[in-house]
Parts: sequence; structure tokens; C-alpha cells
Amino acid sequence: MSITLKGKEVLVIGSGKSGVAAVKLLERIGALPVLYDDNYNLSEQKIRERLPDGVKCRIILGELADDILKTAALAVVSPGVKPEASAMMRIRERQIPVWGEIELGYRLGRGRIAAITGTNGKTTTTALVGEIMKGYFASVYVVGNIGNPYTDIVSETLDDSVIVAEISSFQLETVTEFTPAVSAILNITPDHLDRHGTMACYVKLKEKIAANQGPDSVCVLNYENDYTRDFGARCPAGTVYFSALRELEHGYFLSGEEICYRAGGKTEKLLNIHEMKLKGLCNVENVMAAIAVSTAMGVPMESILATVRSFKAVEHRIEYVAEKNGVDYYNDSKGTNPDAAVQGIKAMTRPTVLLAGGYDKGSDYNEWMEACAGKVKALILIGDTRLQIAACAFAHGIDNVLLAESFPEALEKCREQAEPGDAVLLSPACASFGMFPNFEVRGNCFKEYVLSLADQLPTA
Ligand code: UMA
Repeated sequence: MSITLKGKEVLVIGSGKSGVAAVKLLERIGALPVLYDDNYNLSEQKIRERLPDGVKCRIILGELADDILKTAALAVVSPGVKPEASAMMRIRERQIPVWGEIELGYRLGRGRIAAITGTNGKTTTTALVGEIMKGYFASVYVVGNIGNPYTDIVSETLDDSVIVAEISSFQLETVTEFTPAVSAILNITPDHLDRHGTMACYVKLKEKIAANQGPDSVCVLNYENDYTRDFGARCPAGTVYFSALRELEHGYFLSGEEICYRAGGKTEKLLNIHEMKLKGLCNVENVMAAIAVSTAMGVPMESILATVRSFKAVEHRIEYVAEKNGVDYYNDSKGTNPDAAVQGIKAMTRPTVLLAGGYDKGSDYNEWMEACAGKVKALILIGDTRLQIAACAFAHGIDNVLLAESFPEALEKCREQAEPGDAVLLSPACASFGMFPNFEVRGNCFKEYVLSLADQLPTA
């Protein structure tokens, strides 16, 4: 469906990063955005401060006024807004078309898109693909769930721009025509089931990333994940697989310490994993996916590998913070689900004091606690999920479990429990909602605390 937005009222739902960026873009193209947020505690003044001078859009807080539902030509929805939110139900009742912020960016933007999704690894892979693209193309933007709204950069895009987009399942709920030139689904494991209800729904949403692609375009898939491997058979795009566990007849794979590519019976060694600064098997997968996406986008292998060799870990993802009094501190605040947290604990090579817990997304903690058993010497828990995780930890033989009422109290407990030769790892397996605005703030609080430890406990 094509919609001319000039002069039309567009209801933007959510006044976070996505909503603010969408409003700015809509004003720029001559539409009449109305910004709505259901949070009564926000003030109109605070929201206006986030909009550029001269943006006059109407702001509605709390209850969504009826009049706007009669006049809006389109609703643009932020990813954090659930489909069953009352505003969304009223919008659907009125049959107002709904686009996600990503869809709006896609419809109004130019250039080719490399879109990356997956339960885990998508931020690292997106950042790496972004760096690879910047090393070869002139006009490159890295957007999406990684923290930069797509609509923020749309008016700068050109036909030869490359947009590297991290796309979450929340964002995939509200895309319709979004068509990347190259897509990737890195893996699918249980996450966000509180929002999507069933694993089948979550998988279906992830698959939407490739829904509009044709056979001449490429979708990169993980051969070692049942969901993504099976999707290959019905994916409308041409598929390229990668595997960290077996040599593929066609695709990218790890053989010993070498990342290889095989096609037409010919195998080419591309890179020894010790040449990479990224560590861990999950990062070998991320690198293989990044190489596959970048090749499909037209970057020569030499240029790709030069960037892969120099690329360092993304902030908040198994990020080494500092050594204090013989204890290594790692920030894995981006470990917001049990599967990501499994990668976090697996990357530790020392006895570990683990700081975890947070918002309850209805996750199952068994596999994560199994990975922790024998490695975690103390488990410090915070947030709504702490009792549930504690019970699961006991069931897996982890009995040194301490509950904390606040993040500062939890940090102190970590310091008390850690001895020289240990690691302290923040890898919550839960979202930060309720305690922090986002995982970045949580990770930064952790890092600030760790860096302040030198002042409290100078080494002799
Ligand atoms: N709001 C409503 N009604 C609702 C729900 C929310 O009005 O029913 C309002 C809130 O009061 C708030 C605003 O919407 O004022 C927040 O919108 P948002 O939650 O969509 O947040 P944004 O700031 O726009 O950030 C979003 C993504 N957030 C979520 O998906 C929850 C960011 O991903 C993303 O970086 C950003 O857009 C830019 O694209 C964060 C995230 O947690 C990192 N993602 C999840 C994850 O990685 O697991 C999917």
C-alpha cells in the first residue's frame, strides 16, 4: 500500500529514541506527526526538550484522545509497544495502517540494506558488518536495535548508501514491505516469550526479515541451529549457511582453527581464529556470518578480513573492564536472556562470581545454570527473577547464592566474594526494565563501580 504522508496526520506511538526520530523525519517530509506516549509520568516539556527547536507536533500523554483516531492516516509504532497495548487495539479497530519505525525508515529511505537478526550475536555482527562496510563503501549507516533509530539517518541516505541494520523481533512485528538486499538470522533460541507468547510466533517473526526477498538476494543462516537450518528450505532468498561445528559442502565453516569457505568442491582457508581479537566460539559464528553478509553485499574478501582482524568486542558484550586486586571484571550487561548468558559464562576461564537477575521475561534458566555449575563460586542475584533463578541454581548444585535488594548492594557482595585469581561477571540473563532505563546504563553503572575500586582498595 502506498501512502502519501505530506499534509497527513501521523500518530507516532512511544516517545523514546524511535518515536522522537520518527517525528523529526515526518516533520521534515511535511507530514503532521502527533506524538503519543502512555506514560503519565512523562512531561510534555521533557519530551519537547528532545525534539529540535521548531518541531511543533502535538504531544498526547496518558490516555489516547479519540479525535486523533478519527483523523490519523497512519500510526508509526516504537518497538517497545506491544501489539496488545490498548492504544494499538484502538488503532486496529479504526483500521488505521500501522508501520513500525523500521518500516517508515525503509519506505522513505534510499540505499541497500544488510539486515541482521537472531537471538544472540546480532549487535556484535551488526557492528562488525558496519565496520567492514565503512572500510569499503563511502556512505554507510549502522542503525536499528543497536541503538540508532533508522529514521534518524533516512534523509541523509543516497541511492548508493549502505544501511547495516540490527533488527529485533519487536521491530519485525511491524514491517510489511521492508526488503533487505542481504539478511541474516544468526540463531533462534527462546527469548521474549512474555511478549511473543510461543516459540512458534517468535520464530515466525524472525523469519519475516527475509519475507520480501527474492531468489537473487541472499539470506545468511546458521546451519547449527535447528530453526535457522530448517528455514533455509522455505526461505524466499538464496541461502548461504555457516557452521562452527561441521565442514559444509557449500558455505562458511570452522575447520580446526581455520575459518574456511567451500563452493564447487573447492575449499579456501580465509582466516585463523587466533588472528581475531574477538574471542569465543559464538564470536567465530558472528565473524562467519559477517563475512558471508559482507561478501554478498559486494565487499572483496581482502578488505573484509583486514577489518575482521582488527575488530574488538562491542561494549557491554563480554567486555573486559579491569583487573582490581587480582580479580578480572567483565561486563556482559547485553546478556539479557539465558542463552546469551550461557555464552558469557562459557567465556570465563577463572572461578567466577556471577551477578545476575532482573526483569522477568518468562525465561527458562536451566541450561544457563547447568553451564554455571562448577564454574560459579558465588551467585549474586537482584531483581524480580532472583528467587526463581536461586531455586534453579540450587537444583543445579550451586549453593553459594546471595540475594541483594539493590544494584549497589549486589556490587559490594561481588567484591566481598571475589578473591585474587577469580573473575566477576555481570551477565544478568534478564532485561534491565524496572531497575535501569536500559542495559547500557546497567553496564555503565557496573563499569563505574569497578573503576572506582582502585580508590577504595589500592593494591600494595
Ligand atoms: N510506550 C508507550 N506505550 C507502550 C509501550 C511503551 O507509550 O505500550 C512508550 C514508553 O513510555 C517510552 C517509549 O514508548 O516512552 C519507549 O519506546 P521503546 O521501548 O520502543 O524504546 P526506544 O527508546 O524507542 O528504543 C527502541 C528499542 N527498544 C526496545 O525495543 C524495547 C531499542 O532496543 C533500540 O535500540 C531503539 O528503539 C532504536 O532502534 C533496545 C532493546 O532493549 C536496546 N531491544 C530489545 C533487545 O535487544 O532485547 C529488543
